[in-house]
Amino acid sequence: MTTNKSVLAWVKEMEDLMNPEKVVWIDGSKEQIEALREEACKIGELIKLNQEKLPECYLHRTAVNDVARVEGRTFICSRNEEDAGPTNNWMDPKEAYPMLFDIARGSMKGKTMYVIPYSMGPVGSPLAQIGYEVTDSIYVVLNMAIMTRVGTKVEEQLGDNENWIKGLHSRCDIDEEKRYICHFPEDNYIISVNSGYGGNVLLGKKCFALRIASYLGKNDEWMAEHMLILGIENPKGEVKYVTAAFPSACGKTNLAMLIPPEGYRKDGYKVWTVGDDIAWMRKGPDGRLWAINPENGFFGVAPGTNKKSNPNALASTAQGTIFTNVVHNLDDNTVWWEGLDKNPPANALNWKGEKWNGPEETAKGNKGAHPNSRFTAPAKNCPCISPAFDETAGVPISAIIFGGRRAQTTPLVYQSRDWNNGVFVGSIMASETTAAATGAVGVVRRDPMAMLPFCGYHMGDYFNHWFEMGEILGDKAPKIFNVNWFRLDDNGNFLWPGFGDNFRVLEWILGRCDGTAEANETAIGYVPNADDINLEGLDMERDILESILYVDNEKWLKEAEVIEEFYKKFGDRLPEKLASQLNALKERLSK
Ligand code: GTP
Ligand code: SPV
Ligand code: MN
Repeated sequence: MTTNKSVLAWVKEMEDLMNPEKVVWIDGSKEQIEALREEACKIGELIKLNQEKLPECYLHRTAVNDVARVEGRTFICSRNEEDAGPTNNWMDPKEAYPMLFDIARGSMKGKTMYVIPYSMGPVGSPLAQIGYEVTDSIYVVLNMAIMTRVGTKVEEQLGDNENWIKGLHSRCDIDEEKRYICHFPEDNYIISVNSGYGGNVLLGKKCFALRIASYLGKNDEWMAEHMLILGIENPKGEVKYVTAAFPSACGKTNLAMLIPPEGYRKDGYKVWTVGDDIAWMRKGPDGRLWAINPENGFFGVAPGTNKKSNPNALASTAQGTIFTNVVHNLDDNTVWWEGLDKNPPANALNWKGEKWNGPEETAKGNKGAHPNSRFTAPAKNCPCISPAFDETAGVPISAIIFGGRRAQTTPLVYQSRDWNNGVFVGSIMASETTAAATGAVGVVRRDPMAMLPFCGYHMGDYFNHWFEMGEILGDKAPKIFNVNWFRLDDNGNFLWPGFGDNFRVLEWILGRCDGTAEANETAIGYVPNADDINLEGLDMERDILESILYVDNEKWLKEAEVIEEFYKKFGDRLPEKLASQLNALKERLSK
């Protein structure tokens, strides 16, 4: 346990507020984790799975009303309303603190309060940050122990420093009406009540590593982004790193763990995973942009993950993994989800814990796993985890890729004209919504830089910060691209094979970075000609590729109108540079 006075004082405050029966400090030792797993099984929070097939793996079910992030109940509590901006819910801290403390008051009576010291980023990295989360949930403790670096080594690193992030989590009654996920960026404080679902309660993840960290980064010349980080090794053994921002459930984990097509593998190409969800980036001593993954595990979408689509993700879940809201196969005490294989178990329980006969229910169209069911897997399990994963300096970034789910309009890939145009490209991102957040699925919404639900301050200022970073990085700035793996034909089928074949697009992107790949200049940016994408070994007709590379100026003019409408939201905090980028685009489109 620490002797840090600021930590001890706050933990005492939390104890006095929530009145737990006892307080347990997490030291991160194997013994403590094992004891907590046993305790969680005893009280029914976890189910121990078949330890021969899935060693150290467990199953958890959340309450049925608590299965995804709740954006409508997520607040940025800055002192001035204006600083939260038009895309965030805002609450006055003067009202929020007392209200939240009232909800939390006495909520841990008869329970244990766990105190988790954790580091986002490799312990001791100049890009890392430390937080404390108090929680009444063993599930949260065990997930945090996978997703972040926890325990004594973190406390030693912090020492007497007062610079750390406070996180209060209490499940209270899992009451939807009193569920709040509140962020106080000016106070380094996060409060989450009445939820037990990952994205709402693993406070190191979206709450700290994106909402609070984006605010810290704005004030200190760094960036916290909703981005995967991957390394691409060529046959000469040289590795180049890229980051990619896609909205929730739009393919970050899949791209981060991609396996190149056979021909490339034979030639000696490899992909290395550094991160699958969040990147923290800062200018390095060499002037380039360097990135770390602040996380230590993967909180991945289970449905659709299988031996073919993402063998590396599947392998990551083979040990020490917590599965949430998937199917429980009672025959061999393992787990199943839609898209794992074609054999749903007959003797099973669905994600709600109800009797579920897989073949019969599947025939009726009844799913067994929740569409946002997840696995929490240690990063070190991943067969392609990057040797640079624990590197305190991070990795240098050559390209930044934006992308989303767009059935139409947006081509497979294009390159922005320069950094500022790239910021524009990120700002106009849009995507069809998914099950990762509560609400309607499949509706196109604007999601700039995939940060709409995660930016901890005014998004107009956030765009400005991107422009500032461009000035700081100058000609060493990464090149910026946009991709869309999700174009559909008239029958709703994907036109691009995606997954491993996305490597073909990555190859073009890296080719553009080192000046070896050709492109065609269009109104929206540089687009490859069909010949510039290698289709070898792929059964794809050239005219289909041409159709998803085609830039339809008519459609884009309509898109520009929607963007103009969207931009109005930001009022006079919309950077002038974005308004002029939009005008320049419209001019190019009308030519
Ligand atoms: P979060 O963890 O919510 O941030 O999600 P994510 O961005 O990591 O998404 P993930 O990789 O888990 O993919 C989500 C869904 O997109 C899965 O159902 C995948 O099968 C699907 N998907 C991923 N990549 C591709 C692709 O290249 N093409 C197609 N058609 N689908 C894809
Ligand atoms: C996302 O929704 O972008 C996720 C899952 O990565 S959650 O942790 O719930 O935010
Ligand atoms: Mn995510």
